Amino acid sequence: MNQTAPIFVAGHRGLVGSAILRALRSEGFTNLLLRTREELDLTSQAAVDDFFRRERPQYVFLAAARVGGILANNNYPAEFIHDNLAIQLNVIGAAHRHQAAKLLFLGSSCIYPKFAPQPIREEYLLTGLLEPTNEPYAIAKIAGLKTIEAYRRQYGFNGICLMPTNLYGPGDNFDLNHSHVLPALIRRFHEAKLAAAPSVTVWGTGSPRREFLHVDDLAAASLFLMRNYDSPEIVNVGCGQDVTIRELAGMVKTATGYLGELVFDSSKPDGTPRKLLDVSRMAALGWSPRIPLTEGIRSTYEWFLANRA
Ligand code: GFB
Repeated sequence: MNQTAPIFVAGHRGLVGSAILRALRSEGFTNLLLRTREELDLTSQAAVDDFFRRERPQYVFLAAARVGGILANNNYPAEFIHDNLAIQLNVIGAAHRHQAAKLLFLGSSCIYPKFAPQPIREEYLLTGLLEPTNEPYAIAKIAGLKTIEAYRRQYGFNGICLMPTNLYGPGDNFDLNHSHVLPALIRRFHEAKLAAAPSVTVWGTGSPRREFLHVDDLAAASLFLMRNYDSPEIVNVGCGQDVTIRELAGMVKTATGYLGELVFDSSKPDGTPRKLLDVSRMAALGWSPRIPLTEGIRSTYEWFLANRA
């Protein structure tokens, strides 16, 4: 990637897009094409096509998506499938029509079967049933991978696909109901500390295992693949280690300095029992993450205190 090449970061105000933008800026890329949702509706094919015709981005980071935690996925299945399909089709189609040199698509670890063997290798895709709480989102993301695969096969389109594990970090959504577990727990423990509440409620049984990657590591992986990878195979990006939700809650409790008890609400869904990615393909390419989970939780809590608390 040339430092002055026009680069479109779709979704640059989201958790992932804003991290990719920080990484690009810190590495001296100067020609960054950015549009807010108000300026460019990515679910509108005409608007997206018009944008690509005028701006001719050479590199595209497709980090725009409708995302949310287990409850948001469960409550808004129509928006999760519709908006993600629309965004993907519009951006991938326009990138092809207007001859972008390369596009990086962000998938998700929930594309893999609910009961996939662990750790999950890339080739387990489409070998079993999906986790029902996020099936519409996962189907949309699988359609995205397959759209890129089809454009590559038919037109030689250079699209690459990265499957991130559960992400967290600065700029996350800290909504108590619709966010992912890590930001929700940061906020809940913080507010419980301020209120000197005797206990904090954690959804589910606490036994599901999840792998967490700091979004700045994901951004570094995205730039690494944009520079060094041109193959059709999807690539998992994670840290290769997971924790139970109970262990995670303990870590957030320590980071926030909360002193009360944990209570588990098993009326809330657990979701998939485990989704630990096999990251050997990425390791063989020469990339590994840098930010340990304890350090990442600490710095994300600091960001929360400075920006959202
Ligand atoms: O992060 P999360 O919503 O997403 O939930 P998934 C992870 C686990 O944390 C589940 C538990 O077992 C939740 O029950 N949990 C405990 C909580 N307390 C909380 C809380 O306060 N908020 C939330 N949200 N969870 C998502 C998918 O699955 O993962 C998306 O729905 C996406 O499609 C994303 O793929 C990465 O890991 O279960």
